[in-house]
Amino acid sequence: MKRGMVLRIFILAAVLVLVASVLTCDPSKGIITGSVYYLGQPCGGTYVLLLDEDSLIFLNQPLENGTITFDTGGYIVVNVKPDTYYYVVAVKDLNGDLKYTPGTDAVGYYGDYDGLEWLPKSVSVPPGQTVSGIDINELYVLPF
Ligand SMILES: [Ca+2]
Repeated sequence: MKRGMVLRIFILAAVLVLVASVLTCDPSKGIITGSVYYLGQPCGGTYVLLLDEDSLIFLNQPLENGTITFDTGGYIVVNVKPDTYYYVVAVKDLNGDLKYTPGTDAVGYYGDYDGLEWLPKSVSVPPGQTVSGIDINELYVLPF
């Protein structure tokens, strides 16, 4: 076998190991799943973000790191840091700028309904576990 061929095989093997390590989920991390609804319908193409428990979404918050819902409205967030409390927020980026735009984009939190609105409720995942049913039942266009 020629030396160049051995080198190419070695590089290919190294690339495959690198790709496999990137694609493998950390087993100590958690998973959050649920669905997003808007005006009573499953809402695909919506960004789902995990926010630290002490913060809500803010003006121009970047959305590109969010998980995007499927056409069914379902979502799966993988590699969630375990035993950490998050608010789960969904944003329908209606002006397509990849940022939260108050007054334009529709936004909603996973939470409890108090009879008027959905109040954010934090979620945490035990190590290596999946928490499902974290549905966001309505989105609103808020002025702030
Ligand atoms: Ca936007």
